[in-house]
Formats: sequence, C-alpha cells, structure tokens
Amino acid sequence: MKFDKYIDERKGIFVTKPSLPPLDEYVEYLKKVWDTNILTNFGPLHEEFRERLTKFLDVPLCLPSCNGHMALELTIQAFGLKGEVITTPYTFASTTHAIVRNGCTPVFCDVNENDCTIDANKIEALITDKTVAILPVHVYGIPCNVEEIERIAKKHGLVVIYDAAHAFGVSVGGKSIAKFGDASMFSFHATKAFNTIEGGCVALKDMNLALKLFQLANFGIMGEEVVTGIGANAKMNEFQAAMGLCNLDHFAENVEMRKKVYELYEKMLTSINGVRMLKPYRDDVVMNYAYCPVFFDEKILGKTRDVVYDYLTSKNIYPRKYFFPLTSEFECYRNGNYKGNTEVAKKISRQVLTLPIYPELDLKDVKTICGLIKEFLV
Ligand code: T4K
Repeated sequence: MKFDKYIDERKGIFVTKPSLPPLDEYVEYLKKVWDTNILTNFGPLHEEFRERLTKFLDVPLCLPSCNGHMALELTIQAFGLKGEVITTPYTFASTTHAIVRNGCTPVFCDVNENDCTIDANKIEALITDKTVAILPVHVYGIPCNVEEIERIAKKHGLVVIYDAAHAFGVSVGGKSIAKFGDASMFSFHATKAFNTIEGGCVALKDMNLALKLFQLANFGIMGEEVVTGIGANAKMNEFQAAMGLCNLDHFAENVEMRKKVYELYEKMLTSINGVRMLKPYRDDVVMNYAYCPVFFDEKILGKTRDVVYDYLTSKNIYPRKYFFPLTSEFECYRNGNYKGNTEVAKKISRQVLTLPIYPELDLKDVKTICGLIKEFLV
C-alpha cells in the first residue's frame, strides 16, 4: 500500500506556519533525553511539562496527550457518556468524530453569527431525556458563553466538555478558559498557536476522572503486573514535551506578534462593506489570535467566498475554508438523520476564509494580502 504523497510543495504564504523555538533551546532538552535514555512513558520532561502546563492553565489537574483528538475521545470515554451530546457542526472533523467514536449521538446546535460559537439560547430546546453532555467548541480560540452553558448544564445535570483545541492561553474576565466546564481539551498540533509538534492536553478538576483518563491513555496499566481497564495509548513523548517546554517560553511574545497581524487585517479589511470579522461575547476576553477568520457576504459583495479563495491562491496566498463543509455535511454524517437546525452555521461556513496568521508573518505581507482582496472586491 502506498499513501498519496502529502507534502505541500507550493511556494507562497500559507494559512499558518508552525512556531519553532531557537534550535539551541530544543537541543538543550534533547541532551537530557540522550542522557537519560528515556524517550517516552511519562519521563522527566513529560512531568516538567505537565507541571508547567497545570500552572499556566491555572487548573487543578492537567494531562498531556499524544494529540488533541485522542485527548478528546478518551475524555468522553472517561466520563462514561452514552446518549446524545449537544455540539456544533462548525468545527474540525475531530469534534464530531470523538463523539460518534464513543457510541454517542451528536445533536447539532446552531452557532452565533458574531463569534461562531454555540448559540447558548438554542441549547435547551435540544435537550431530551437522552442528553448526557454538552460539547461546545471555543472555535478559533473565541470563548463560548461559558456562564450560560454552565447554568444550563447545572439545571439539567449535564456534563460539559469543551473542545478548546484552539483556545490555549485564552481567558475570560481574567479567568483561564481551562477553568470552565468539567473538562477542556487543548490541541498542541503544529498548526496551533502553541505546539508540541503533535500533542494536546486535558484540563480537569476531578481526581477520579483524571485517574480514569490516565488509565485510558496508557493501556489501563496501573502497575507492572496490574491492568485495570481496557485502555488505548495516548501518551505524549519526551520530544513533544521538550518542544512544549521551549514553546511555552515564547508563547506570550508569539501571541503579541499574532495580535499585530490580526489587528492589521481587521483595520484594512473591515472597512470594506460586506467583509466582517468576529467579536467575542464579552469585552474582557484575552485572545490568542490562533486564526484569522474573515467573512465575505456574497449578497453585498456580489462575489462569493470561493472566488476570493481562488483569486488569492492564484497569487500564491493560501487561506483555508475553516470550517467548510460543516461536519454534519460530511459524507459519513449527512445521511445519519442527526437532529439540529444549523442555518447560521451553514451560512457562515460558506462565507469564511481563514487568512494566513503566524508570528513571523511580515506586516508588509499582510498589507499585500489585504491590498489584493480590496483590489479584487471593490
Ligand atoms: N478540535 C478542533 C476544533 C480542531 O481544530 C482540531 C484540530 C482538533 C480538535 C484535533 O486536534 P489534533 O488531534 O489535531 O491535535 C489542521 C490540523 O491538522 C488540525 O490539528 C487542526 N485542528 C485543523 C483545524 O487544521 P489540516 O488538515 O487542515 O492541516 P494541513 O496539514 O493542511 O496544514 C495547514 C497548513 O499549515 C498547510 O497548508 C501548511 C501549514 N503547515 C502544516 C503542517 C502540518 C506547516 O507549515 N507545517 C506543518 O507541519 O488540519
């Protein structure tokens, strides 16, 4: 069997570029791996990283993982959820797959047009006697209405697991985003604002749940001769942890650079009638500028998002249509008769382009991209 070659050989500006620390800083950590010969299985770098993450996210417990998806899938499993899970289809494949791969049924709730997160006013109408959890997404790192979700979950006795894949370092009213809900999964994939090459973590509050998750992430092994559960393997290795330790030192400066890029796009593009960007539901949200979603309204512009995309790619600028199609429109889900009317999500998924954003992106390039968009649209 041969996999299709999957290397992007195009030259140009891509939607993102992974943040790599200075090589010598990474090498310093690698020397420790060479000294100890411990490559994985909760080694010293894993433990150092776990401790720093727990502090950074300001949560009682935090478990690193080999990637965000496994972290999410195993978290749902650790809660023992079986039934309907209210979520949104305006997300990456992982969110819906994690629910379905646990034998649960996704119930799709619509999103807010202003921030693309779950429309909390529409959640209660979707709750049935089969509902077991709400799994909202802090999409693009923009927080969901966490207070309202908490109120609904308490009232109906539901578990809340946040897909916080994009939201590392985000806060609401001075409070770390990781503190909301019963658990939050963060992705540390190469394309994220903070990366460990591949990787992720789960932030939690409950020790029993953390133990269950730990078990599930390590084959159920609890001692050399003790296997207590049917686990998988979702461990983060020492090379990933080393990258995390290095990148954590540079995270704040990277976010500052991302912010400059984001604000320049905002300044240059939102003056065009028919082009808009998002607004968090509260003024005191601290963002990480993980993505730069821009929405093109065909009715006003007379041009579709797709022609803007085609135009930019013809100029070697490679934005992405995150998140189109909706997960509910995927071949594997569209005939599943999943419940939920998601008209807003459908509309905005046909308007969105996530433009290139990463710390090293030159502001001159941002001006060029905006210039091209303006020239094409106006
Ligand atoms: N939940 C949500 C809401 C998520 O968005 C994600 C992941 C997850 C859960 C699951 O977390 P992980 O298991 O992935 O930790 C990318 C990422 O692979 C994925 O992590 C991410 N979301 C998703 C939104 O985007 P693709 O298939 O679109 O990425 P790809 O490989 O086309 O990369 C995009 C561009 O980035 C490339 O055109 C060039 C650049 N790039 C990419 C990589 C991987 C680089 O310059 N270097 C690289 O190493 O999924």
